[in-house]
Amino acid sequence: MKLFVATHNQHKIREISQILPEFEIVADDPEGVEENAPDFAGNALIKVHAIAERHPGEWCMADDSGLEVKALGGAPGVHSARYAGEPCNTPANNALLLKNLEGKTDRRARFTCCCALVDPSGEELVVHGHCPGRIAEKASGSEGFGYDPLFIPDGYDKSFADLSADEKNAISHRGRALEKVKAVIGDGSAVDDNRVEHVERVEGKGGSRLLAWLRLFRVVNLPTVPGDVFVGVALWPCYAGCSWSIRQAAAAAAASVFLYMFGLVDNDIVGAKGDRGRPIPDGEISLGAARLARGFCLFAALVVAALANLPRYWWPVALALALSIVLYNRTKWSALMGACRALNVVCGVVGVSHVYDMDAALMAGPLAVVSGIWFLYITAVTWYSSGEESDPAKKRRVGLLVGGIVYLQLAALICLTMKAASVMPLLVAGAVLLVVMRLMKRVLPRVSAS
Ligand code: ITT
Repeated sequence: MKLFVATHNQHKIREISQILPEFEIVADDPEGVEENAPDFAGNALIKVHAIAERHPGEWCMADDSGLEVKALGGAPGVHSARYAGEPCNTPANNALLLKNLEGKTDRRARFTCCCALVDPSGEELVVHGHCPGRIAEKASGSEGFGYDPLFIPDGYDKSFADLSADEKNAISHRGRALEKVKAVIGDGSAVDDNRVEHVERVEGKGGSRLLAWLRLFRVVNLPTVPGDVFVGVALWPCYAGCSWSIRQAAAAAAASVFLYMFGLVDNDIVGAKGDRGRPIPDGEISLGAARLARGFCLFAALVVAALANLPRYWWPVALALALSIVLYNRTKWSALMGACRALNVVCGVVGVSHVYDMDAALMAGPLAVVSGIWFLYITAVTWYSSGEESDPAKKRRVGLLVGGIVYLQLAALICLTMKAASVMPLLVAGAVLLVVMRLMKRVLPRVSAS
């Protein structure tokens, strides 16, 4: 299928052809157009409309891209091509950039690529891709073009110009934007609402910094965590005949939520180089800020546990949970994810244990059954979810199965309430969390993720 691209830049054409091999890329120079919009999207739209008139009924695209340097207030930005003046002169641009950064310790920067599309019916759509990194002290490498020799992407110690074309395209702003373009164009028919909605979700359109943090913490999924802990807490009245402590239960649940948040941020830090459509690789949240947030979440879990004076049994279980989280993020072994959720239940049991002077023998049987079910269910769902990213139907099914953990929690709490009426408040709390989760899914669809 043909894709007409409005550019005179042969480097862009080469990269676009490498990233979208399934399309026949046809360059069309939008000669003479004035790129005078204040942002990338505006300029990309100017360029694409300049050629769309020449190709009615076809897909047309323009890429407007550039480098934004934090210490220079976002410059060169939309003026990247002609930073050192007309006409475009790459060595002069790079020299000026290094000169303007002389003596500056903050060298953070990001590349942005904005692709504007016009579909066969004339509808327009804009998508973005970002690549965060920093500006080197001196140029290095001979691949790529433009500012590539000066730009070191996050997670690397080499410049874009030191990377092979495949390595650059896998993480670059252009690679990320064109991934979305691929999703929009789909089978080549005119843009339909489903595809646009999918891309806008990935894009986080209208997204703010707050939305980026909500996406990082996958807030829609957070209410599923306390339910695990409540099930563990509920085992005490049922099998040891004791009442339970609201304060201890709430503290154990809060500590588990913070550990879960620690794991989510750690997961995105580990995947910072590759995971498309996530706040860190998309440059919405810096690696430094994410590392700080990860440390804060771990610290918060420990502080909550210490303030609530959680029993000594809680600490080794929490340590095992943190280790399972860290190992899962690095190995992606499904069984480790199963272990994390099962350990949450154990956190509930041990979190209230000192109130009753924990009787391990009494609790061993029921705890083994419940945590065993948790382990098997989550391990199976995690194993099944592999490859969901490229299969929207599977992603939906996995989303339902992950949501199913809340129904598992409610079912367990209902059974336990039938055995000991004092568990009722935990059942109510679980039901409230289910409602909260449903509401958040509706109100914040863009931050949900399985
Ligand atoms: P067209 O407008 O004809 O597409 P252009 O080169 O003028 O070509 P832009 O207006 O989008 O394109 O300016 C992009 C500039 O940003 C480009 O000239 C480079 O200096 C820089 N740039 C963009 N993407 C880059 C990349 O992947 N590597 C290095 N520099 C890049």
